[in-house]
Amino acid sequence: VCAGLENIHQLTRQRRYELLVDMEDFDGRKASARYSSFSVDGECDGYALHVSGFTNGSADSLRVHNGQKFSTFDKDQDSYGKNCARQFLGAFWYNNCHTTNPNGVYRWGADGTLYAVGVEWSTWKGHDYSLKTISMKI
Ligand SMILES: [Ca+2]
Repeated sequence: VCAGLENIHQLTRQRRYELLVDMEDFDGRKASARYSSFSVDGECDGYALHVSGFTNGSADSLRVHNGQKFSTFDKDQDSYGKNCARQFLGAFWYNNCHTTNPNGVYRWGADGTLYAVGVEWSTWKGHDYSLKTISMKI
């Protein structure tokens, strides 16, 4: 039932959305990334992410997450042998595991105590810098 309804949902989903990611570090610097196409599959497909058409901004940290299902600490749908959500203390469309971790630990800027657990956009600030803000708007 779920798969059938989901197929109908996908067939009837006509509208295209853009995605804009805005972020800021603790020195007041801002960065952004824009994608011309963004969609998320339904529950039966693990809420898989489809993001493409990176056009400008602070390097593409979502590329490796494209096509991945959404993983949480209690539902491992990533491409890693262990659970990325448990390893990196977040919830996201993890691959093996991430180049951005928006739901990670808010740890106030540069901090390498635990690898890559912060709120990160690695193509801008690396894996040991936790951003002040990050938002994803469609
Ligand atoms: Ca896994």
